[in-house]
Amino acid sequence: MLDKRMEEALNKQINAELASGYLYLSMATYFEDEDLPGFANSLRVHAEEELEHGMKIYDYIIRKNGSVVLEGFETPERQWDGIVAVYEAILEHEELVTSLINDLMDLAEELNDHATIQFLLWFVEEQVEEEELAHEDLRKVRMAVDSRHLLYELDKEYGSLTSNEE
Ligand code: OFO
Repeated sequence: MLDKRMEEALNKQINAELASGYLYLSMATYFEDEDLPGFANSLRVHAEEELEHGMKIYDYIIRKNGSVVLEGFETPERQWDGIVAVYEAILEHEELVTSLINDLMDLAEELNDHATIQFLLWFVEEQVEEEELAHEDLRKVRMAVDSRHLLYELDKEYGSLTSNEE
């Protein structure tokens, strides 16, 4: 049995995860226009992973006999001031998601909801990984942005990414 406050907060997190995916998909379309298909691929993969995160929470709510209630989300940004700006936005966004996961954990602790605390631990670790990757990508694009050769190599690297590598 899930406390109503916890159920509501988890539903909001489904929305936040799917909205993250929508934002990353929008970033993919930006890179399609910039003729960087590898970058677009890595953002598509990232968008798919956000859907998986949302579905993990969906499944957990159902297992706890709760109700999933989906919400809409805002139109994502479509233009950025260059490649570095996109990766700065990703890092900023992942830091925001980390704070949302921390808020969920605080609520689960306040409610003494041990099952949800256990469930959320996966997301705590995932956010460490997400921020680490975002830092690494930002470092790479900052180094590559002024060299067509390095940018080409990075686009090739990102073009070969598949799920679980991003
Ligand atoms: Fe779901 O980890 Fe990114 O946002």
